[in-house]
Amino acid sequence: MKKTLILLSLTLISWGSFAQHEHAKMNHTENGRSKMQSNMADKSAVLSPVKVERSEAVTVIITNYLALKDALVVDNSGKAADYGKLLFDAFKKFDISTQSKAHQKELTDIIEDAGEHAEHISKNSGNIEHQREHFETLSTDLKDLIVITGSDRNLYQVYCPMYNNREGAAWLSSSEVIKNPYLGSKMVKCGNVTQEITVK
Ligand SMILES: [Cu+2]
Repeated sequence: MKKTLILLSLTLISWGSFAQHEHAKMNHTENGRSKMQSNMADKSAVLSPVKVERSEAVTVIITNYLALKDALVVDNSGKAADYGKLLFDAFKKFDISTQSKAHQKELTDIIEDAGEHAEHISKNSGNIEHQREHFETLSTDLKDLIVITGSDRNLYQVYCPMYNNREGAAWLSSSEVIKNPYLGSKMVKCGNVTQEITVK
């Protein structure tokens, strides 16, 4: 019993400092849900393909995410903000009640977090580095979302080992051709496909 308590408090202490660190880094995003998930895995590992259901439920979300990604690739902060707004609206309109009951709680969390990131991107025209910080967690959210809801198209998860002082970051693309949204024109070809997401 005592041992359990000590372990528990140790866990709480490390959780606390971790959360604080994340908060400092993201500056003004309280919900670090996906950030923590992505930090636990080896982000550079090549994963076996994942098959998802065919679904139109997230078509508008995926379309605007990809347009946002393309704006970041060409270092266009203003366009990224515009698509961030459209994406924010798409998350708000997403009807969770059409999804299976078992997933609704998790979907609510993902949508809420992703919506915040999209909103920050929409409000930070002119600050592309800050938009890119939010885009990283947004990308993790979108992948988590698609694995549950399904997708209307095949996607690739691409990983850039250079971004953020070699912390690395992933994004989703509809093509295997590497166009890096984190480094933009500085190093547009940096990255490799780490997972294929294929529609059944
Ligand atoms: Cu922000």
